[in-house]
Amino acid sequence: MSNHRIMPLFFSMPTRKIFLLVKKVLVVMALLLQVKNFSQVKFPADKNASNKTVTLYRSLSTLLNKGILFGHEDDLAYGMGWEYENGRSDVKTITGDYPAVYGFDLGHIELNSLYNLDSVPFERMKQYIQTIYKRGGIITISWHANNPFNGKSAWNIHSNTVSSILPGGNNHQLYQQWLHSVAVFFKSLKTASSEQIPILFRPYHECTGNWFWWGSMACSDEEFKRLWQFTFQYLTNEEQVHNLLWVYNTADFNSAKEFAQRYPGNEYVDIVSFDAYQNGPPKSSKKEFIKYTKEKLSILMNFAKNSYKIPALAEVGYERIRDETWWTNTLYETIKDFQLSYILLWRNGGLKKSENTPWQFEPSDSYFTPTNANISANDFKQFKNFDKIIFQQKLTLQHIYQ
Ligand code: BMA
Repeated sequence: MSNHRIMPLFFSMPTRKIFLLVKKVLVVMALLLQVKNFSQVKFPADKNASNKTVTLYRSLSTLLNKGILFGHEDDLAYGMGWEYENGRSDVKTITGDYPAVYGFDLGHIELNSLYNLDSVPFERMKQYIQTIYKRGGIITISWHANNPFNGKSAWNIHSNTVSSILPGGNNHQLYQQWLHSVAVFFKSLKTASSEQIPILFRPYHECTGNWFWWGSMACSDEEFKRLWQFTFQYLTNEEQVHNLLWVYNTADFNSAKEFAQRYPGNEYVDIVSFDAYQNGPPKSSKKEFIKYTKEKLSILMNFAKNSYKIPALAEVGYERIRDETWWTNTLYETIKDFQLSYILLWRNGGLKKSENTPWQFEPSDSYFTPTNANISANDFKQFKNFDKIIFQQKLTLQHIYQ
């Protein structure tokens, strides 16, 4: 149809019809825009992410409308007074169910060690990861890498470290070797049908804190961003690791600006998160923890919404849980109004060498989920039963990898 015929038709329309036509056009435009946002939300930062990884990413987005996943570090490997017992989990002992998210750490894989920094054999870790995948659970991995500048621990701070491993630095080649070891591990995580198992990778965590060699005391914001970008590019392009969703993670922050200070950019991140711990005597520290964590969660939610990322509380806890109703009155109270993907409690210290008799082991006194001896055990069961809280059984029903 030529313009000559449309224009007179348009002018001959009654105002109401014109209004409806304009409205229709606007609705279609809004829908198109939404589709654009939708596609931004639904595809991970790694443009060559494997099908299973994309599927997990989409499932995580959908799950935001269903509830908050509960996670625990090293849950299957050890707990209070035990280690490496098939099927055992401190979370399951108390609540009857496994967590939905399982954390592990790659620290010391860079040394080609057989065990991670907390003595978990990497071969066992692989088996746990396969078991978790089979039951429809989610795996997240952090990396307490040693300081590549001097071989000391992740907590050793040296202002030359990051610059020395970036391109052009003296330790750049060494860093590439380290990333190769990381890549070999990720690529070896296979399903029964030989597909790679998707992992939420949280390297260089708590990046606004001042205690790691990649932290605020040791390198500038720009150096940190370059470290992240290089790591992302090297693992995806050089090593062809395509089973990762990338988790940006800070420690404390006081403003949106501080949260974003070390953010490497939307093209390098899938999940945005921070860590928050309650410290101090139960009564006095409770109010503060709730108030400040809620404030930070609001900032996180805004950031996630504006950048189309998935928000999570990647570590949370109150060591030794010295409060009978911590789970329902503090933790749940803090998170319940936020559309968070997951929360993860840190490890239950397992066994440690006895101080007086170092050839014997005794239960560690550091733990973040209760045993029956802890005063919050009953409350933990209550917490598990909230509609909004998702442990393994509920998650399995969601078929997140299909
Ligand atoms: C820290 C502590 C350490 C541990 C490290 C890595 O928070 O629990 O004992 O080695 O995490 O898991």
